[in-house]
Amino acid sequence: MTLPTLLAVGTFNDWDVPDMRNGFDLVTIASITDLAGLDAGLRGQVRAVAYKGHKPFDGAQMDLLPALEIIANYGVGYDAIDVVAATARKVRVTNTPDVLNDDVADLAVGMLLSFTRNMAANSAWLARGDWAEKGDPPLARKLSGTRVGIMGLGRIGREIADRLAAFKMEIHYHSRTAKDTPAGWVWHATPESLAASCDYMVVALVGGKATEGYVSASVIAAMGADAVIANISRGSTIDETALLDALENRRIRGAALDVFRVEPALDPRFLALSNVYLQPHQGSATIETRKGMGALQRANIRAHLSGQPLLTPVN
Ligand code: 8YV
Repeated sequence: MTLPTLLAVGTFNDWDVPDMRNGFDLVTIASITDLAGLDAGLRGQVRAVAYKGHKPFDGAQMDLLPALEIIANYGVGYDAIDVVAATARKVRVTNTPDVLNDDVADLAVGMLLSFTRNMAANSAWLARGDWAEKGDPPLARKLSGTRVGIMGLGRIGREIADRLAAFKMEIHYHSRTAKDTPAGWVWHATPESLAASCDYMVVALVGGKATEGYVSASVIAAMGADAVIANISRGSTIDETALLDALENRRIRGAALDVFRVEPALDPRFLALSNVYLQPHQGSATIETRKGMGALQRANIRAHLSGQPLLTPVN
C-alpha cells in the first residue's frame, strides 16, 4: 500500500518527526520558499502539508502541489496562508486553536509584569554588582488594581482578561459587539475609546488583512502619556511606525511586545529604546503546548485522510 505523502514545511521539534513518519511518506523542506526547488514528481504526490512558518503560502505555491488536499497550520493564526486561494482549489485549511490559549495569556501577563516592575533592568542591576555598589534600583510602577484594555476579546483575550481580573484590575475591552462577560467589564465600541480608558492595553486581535494597522496612529494617540501597550497577537495589528514614534517621543510610557511586523529581523529602532520589554515571538513556546499543537496539526491531517470531520477547520 502506498502511503500518503506529507510535506512538512518548517523546522519541527524532534518529537514531532516520528509521528509524521507514522503512516506517511514524509518529505521535508525548511521554508515554503524552497517549494519550487523540490522535484516536480515529488511535489505531484503531496496530499497534505504540515505548515509551520509565517512566510506567505499563496495560490501560486499551492499550484505547485496539484494533488494537495489539506494544509494543516501549526499555530492558531493562519494569516500566512491564503485561505481564499485554498478554498478556490478545494484545499482544506486547519489551525491549532485553544491548545495555546493558556501559554499566550501567561506570557501577556508576564510581559506586563516584567515591563512595569523593571524586571529585566533590575536583574541586570544585580548582575552588574550595582546593588552592592549603588543600592536599590529606581522604583517600578504598579500593575495590580489599574485599568486594562483588551483589544479583541476572543479566546486568548478572554484568558488574559480572566487572569488580570485576579490582579484586581478594572477590565475594559473592545470587540465588534459586547460579549457575555462577568459584571463590571466595560465594552468599548471603538478602539480609540478603549485606548483612552486604560493604563495598560493588550492587543489580542486575530492577524490578517482585516486587522492590519487596527491599532492605528489615532488609537495610539488616544492612549495616555502614562499608558503601556502590549502585543501578543501579530505585529501587523499595530501601525508600527506610529508606535515607534510614540515610544521614541515618550508620548506613551512603554511597550511589551512579543510580535513585530517583520520577524525575526525586527525594526532596529526597537533595539535602541529603553521603554520596551521585547520577546522573540514566544507566546506558545513551551514544550507542553508545542507538543499539543503538533498533535492537533497531525490529528487534522489524519482525520481528513480517513474521511472524518476535521477537528479545527478554518474553511
Ligand atoms: C506560531 C503563533 O505558530 O499560534 C500562532 O498563531 O503565532 C505561534 O504559535 C509559532 O511561533 C510557530 O510558528
